[in-house]
Amino acid sequence: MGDKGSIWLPDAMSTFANEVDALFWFVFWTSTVLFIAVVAAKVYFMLRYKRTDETSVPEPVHESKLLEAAWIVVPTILVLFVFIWGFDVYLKMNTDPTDAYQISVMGKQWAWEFEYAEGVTAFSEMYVPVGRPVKLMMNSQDVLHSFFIPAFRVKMDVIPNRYTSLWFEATEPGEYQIFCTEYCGTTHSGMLAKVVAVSEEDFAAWIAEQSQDLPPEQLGEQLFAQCAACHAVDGSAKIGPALNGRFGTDRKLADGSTVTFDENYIRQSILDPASQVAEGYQPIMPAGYSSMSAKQIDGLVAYIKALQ
Ligand code: HEC
Ligand SMILES: [Cu+2]
Repeated sequence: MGDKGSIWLPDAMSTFANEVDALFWFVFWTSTVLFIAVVAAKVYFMLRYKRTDETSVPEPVHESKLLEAAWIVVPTILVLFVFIWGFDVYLKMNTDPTDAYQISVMGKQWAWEFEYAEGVTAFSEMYVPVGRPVKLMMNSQDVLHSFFIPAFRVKMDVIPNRYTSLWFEATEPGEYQIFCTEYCGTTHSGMLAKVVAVSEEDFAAWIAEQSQDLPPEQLGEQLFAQCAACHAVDGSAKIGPALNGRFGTDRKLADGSTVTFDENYIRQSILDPASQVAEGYQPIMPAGYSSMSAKQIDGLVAYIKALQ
């Protein structure tokens, strides 16, 4: 029941994680006690009232008003108790503090994108300040996803064409796993990211560092986190071809023609993937990257070009 992880539950690292756990344990233990009591009574009655003689007829049973009242009143109180307790925790989790720091989250096949008010965009790592409420405004670019941080006990569906939100306050610095927890296609299980909870000062420093203009190759490397579910950079084919060691080589296309894997091919592949489909692959690269800025495309081209 402590705030450290156990075989049952992961570490409890947000302000309301312990309340969620307390409610969970209460329901768990009352259910366990009731289950044992019911089974024990059943076994006892089976043995106690076992028919021993073929001709015996049981005595007629007379109701006990007190017993009946008890099994109506006690469970009702128990259930209402759990309801009121649960509703209280639910309200807390669903009423975001007005001073919460807001981060926009975009779910896409198969990556999480985090956008900060300061104009910073991040993939695969979501930096948050410890001890300050953080609100996530979430949206999906394609299909249904669900955003889950077990250590914070928060989970919310992420839906196209509509915002959903959740909030939390991290209690201690650390790295906590983010999962997509709604099946969203082939690489659903690879749709991972980390929460990196840091002190206010470290958070401000991180924002400042990210806001600086990165050299193109570094910017490209950062952006590439959203491509990594489909493209390896170690030569192995995933959903899409590996992108390392390709620059300057010939690329056979599905329509039988051959093009050179150069800057323009990379650019075209990102902006309009269906226009030139690599041989042996399905044309399933998302079209959504056409909204990338010229600078971002430059960065990705520089990064892919440099991949050995
Ligand atoms: C959902 C999976 C998926 C994601 C995400 C994805 N791609 Fe692709 N990509 C593919 C597939 C499949 C192909 C091969 C078919 C085609 O050419 O359209 C491909 C082809 C390419 C090619 C041509 C490669 C070659 O060998 O001909 C490039 C370059 C490329 N993608 C870059 C990117 C970049 C950069 C991103 C991230 C901004 C990205 N892709 C995100 C699936 C994906
Ligand atoms: Cu998903």
